[in-house]
Amino acid sequence: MSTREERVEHFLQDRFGMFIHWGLYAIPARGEWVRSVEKISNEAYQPYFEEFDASRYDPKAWARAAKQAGQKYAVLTTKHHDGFCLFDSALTDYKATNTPAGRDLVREYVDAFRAEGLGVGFYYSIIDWHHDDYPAYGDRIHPERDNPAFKDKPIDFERYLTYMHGQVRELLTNYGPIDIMWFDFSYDDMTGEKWKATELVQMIRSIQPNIIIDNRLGGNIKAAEPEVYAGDFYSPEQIIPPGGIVDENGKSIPWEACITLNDNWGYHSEDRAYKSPKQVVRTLVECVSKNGNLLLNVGPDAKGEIPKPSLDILEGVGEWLRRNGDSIYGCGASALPKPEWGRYTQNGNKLYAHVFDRGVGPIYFQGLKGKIKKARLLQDGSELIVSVPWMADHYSDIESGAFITLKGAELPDDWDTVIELELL
Ligand code: H79
Repeated sequence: MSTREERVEHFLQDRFGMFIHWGLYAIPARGEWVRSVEKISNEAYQPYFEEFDASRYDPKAWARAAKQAGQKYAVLTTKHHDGFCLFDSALTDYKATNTPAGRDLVREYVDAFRAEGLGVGFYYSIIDWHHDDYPAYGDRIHPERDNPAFKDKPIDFERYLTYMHGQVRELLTNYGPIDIMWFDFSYDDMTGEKWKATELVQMIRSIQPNIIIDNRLGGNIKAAEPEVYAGDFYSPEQIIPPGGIVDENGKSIPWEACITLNDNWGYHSEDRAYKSPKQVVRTLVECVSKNGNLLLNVGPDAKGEIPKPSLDILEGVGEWLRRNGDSIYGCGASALPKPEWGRYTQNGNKLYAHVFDRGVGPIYFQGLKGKIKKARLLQDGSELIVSVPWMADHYSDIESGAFITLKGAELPDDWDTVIELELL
C-alpha cells in the first residue's frame, strides 16, 4: 500500500489544473445549483435531458486549451448534484448516452486529455438530487425539500449507497488509470461512515492503488492519524488559505484550492465577473508560495464550448507560464518570510522572487547577504547585479540583506516579475 506522500508527489509538482463543470445545467445557464436554488422538480428539469446534444463538444480542444494554459491535469464533473451522468453507467438511465448526445462523454474526455499528456481526474457528487433513495425531506440542499410529496416517501439509503459505490467502481474500472478522485461533498451528519467511506476508499485503492482522493468524504485530514477516508489532499473552495494548510503537528499537508474564473462553476450566460489573467497568475503564485495547488474552473456552455472570456484568460496565463513556469512547477514554499514586495517560491537552491510591487530603488532581500550566487530575470534569462546601494550603512535592518536593482521605473512584467536567485 502506497503512502500519501508517494501518491501526491507528482500532483504537488504539477501545481496547476483545470476544473471542468459541465452538465444539463449548462442549458438553463444559471449555474450548477439552479435546481436547488429555484427548487426545480425532476419533471421540470427533464426537458434539459431531452435537449442535451453536446453538438460542439470537442474535448481535444479543451485539452489543448488546458495544455496551452500550462495546466498539467484536469478534473471533470462525471456527475454533479443533479445526478446526471456524463458517462455510460450501467446503473442508471440518467446519462448522456440516453440524451441526443448519444454517447459516453467521459470516455472522450479521458482519451483527449491523456493524449495531451495531462493527468485525468473525476469529480463525482456523492449528493444526488435525482436518485429516488437520496434523502430529500429535511435536507436543506435538496430541490424537493419543500415538496410535500417527498415528505413521507420511504427511501432506502442503502440502495443509494450501493448505487454510488457501484458508479465509483465503474468510473475506476472502465477508463484505465485515473489520477484524481474528487468527491463533493459531506455536510451535517451526511459524512464519513454515512457514505460507508472506509469501504468505499478500500474498494477504490484496490482498483487504483495510486489514485489520490480529496478530503470531502469527511474525516479529519489534519489529524495526526487521519481516518482511511480523510483523503490525500485538503480542498479549500473559493479561498486561498491565509497560512497554507498544516496538520495538528504544524506540518504542511497537501492542498488544492479550487477557484472559479467568474462567480459560477457551471455555465452562466450573464455572469461576466471574470477575474483578470493577472489576478489568476498572482493567485497561482500565492498557492505555490504556500505549498498548494490551484484547480481553476471553466464551465463549458450547453453545446460544449468553453466560453471565450475563459479561453482568453487561460491563454494569458499560459503565455506567462511559458516564460516563468520554472518558478511554479516543482516549486513550493520558501522558509523565508513573505517579502514586502511580493512572494517567494522555491525549488531546491533556486529561490524565485515574485515581485508584484516595484516600489522605488533597489529590491531588498532580507537575510540573503552573501548567499546569492546568481540572479537573473526569469522571463528572458538576463543577469541582474546584486549590489550594495549608496548609503546602505544608514539603514538599520540591512546588515544581513542583499539588494538587486531593476532597470526602469516600472516592472518589466506588471503581472509578476520573477527574479531567479541561485542560492549558495
Ligand atoms: O461543484 C462546485 C459547487 O457546486 C460545489 N462544490 C464546487 C466544487 C459547492 N459549492 N458550494 N457548495 C458546494 C456549498 C453549498 C453552497 C450553498 Fe448555495 C449555499 C448552497 C445553497 C446555498 C451557493 C449559493 C450555491 C447555491 C447558492
